[in-house]
Amino acid sequence: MLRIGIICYPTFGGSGVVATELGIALAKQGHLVHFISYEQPVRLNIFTENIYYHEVSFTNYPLFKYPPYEIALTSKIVDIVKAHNLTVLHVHYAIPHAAAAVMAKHILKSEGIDIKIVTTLHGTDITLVGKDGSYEPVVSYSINQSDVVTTVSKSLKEDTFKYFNVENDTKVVPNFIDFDRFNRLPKDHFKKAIAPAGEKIIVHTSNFRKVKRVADVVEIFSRIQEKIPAKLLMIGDGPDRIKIENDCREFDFCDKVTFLGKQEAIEEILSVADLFLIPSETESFGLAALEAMACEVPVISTNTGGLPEVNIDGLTGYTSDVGDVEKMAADALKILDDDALPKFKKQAKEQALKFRLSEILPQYLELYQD
Ligand code: GMT
Repeated sequence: MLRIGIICYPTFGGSGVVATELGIALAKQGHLVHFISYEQPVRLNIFTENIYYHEVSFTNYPLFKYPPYEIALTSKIVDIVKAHNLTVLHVHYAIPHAAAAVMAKHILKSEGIDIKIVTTLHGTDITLVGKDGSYEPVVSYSINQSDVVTTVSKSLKEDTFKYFNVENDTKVVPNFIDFDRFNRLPKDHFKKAIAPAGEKIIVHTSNFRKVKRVADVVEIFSRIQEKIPAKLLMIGDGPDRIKIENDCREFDFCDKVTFLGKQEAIEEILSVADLFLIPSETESFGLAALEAMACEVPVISTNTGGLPEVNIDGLTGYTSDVGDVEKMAADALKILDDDALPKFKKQAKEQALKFRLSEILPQYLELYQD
């Protein structure tokens, strides 16, 4: 039995989702899992034996323009490791979690306690934010001081070596999907409510950040709906949502687009979908695409980062250069053709099965045991 600490973001973002699903799976196997975060992780919405949640809290002081979260997190890690005799910390997203874990490791070592750190890099902690000069030295140090480093795709491993002076070995452990949850569910009544005339249902989910290129989603949909009856469901929220939503109101197809905001039961919405759009600028893996594929939804994506490792061009959907909305729309129409769609749906599910939890969990367990 492991006694493991999981440090992650609590949000809908992929790194927090992966960390939470992993912790739940470990707890179901009888391992003791202690989550440490600033809020209860969103997917930790079930009561499961062997799971504990510790909130990082800190005292503010007028002198602090920036509350010292990393120090509070480090202190919480030290406290929880000692109180619960943890032996491994699994840190998701380098900034600031890996740095805090490394500092905690040094403090604990000075007290004769040896704790091992597994750091999983998720993407923007390397490709967008981490390589920025304001963070790079600390990210490099934290990577090199971790006992094990994993990346969620081959592409992210290459990026990590490209942007950082990595001295230790880095293993690729892809993200996974829990088929107990992500499966195409019988939701015909829901489908009829959204698309009463049998329109094709197209879905996008994201945190509506610049990197997601949400405007391209609308551009692609605009071209699709000119050719076939279709509806677009936009799920999630973030900085670009208000502008995109306002822009949509000006278009003559505005009644075909619905913004649903943040949704928990994403598998229910994906169960009525015919196509998933993810035209991101960069994406280290694209967990949202994998969730769609598990629900038998083919994918139109860009060909950047780890996306081609998940969405296989011509098989589970199509991949295109960033910004090539013409090709993405043309490919979408190929998929949505009634003769082609069943084949794409089947192939999407088959590909998703390669990432099932039972395939990936043993890879993490082996790292922890080592
Ligand atoms: O996409 C984001 O901005 C959120 C970010 C996160 O921290 O959750 O996502 C990253 O990690 C996910 C889980 O490993 C990956 O599926 C996403 O591709 C990755 N996002 C980017 O690389 C932009």
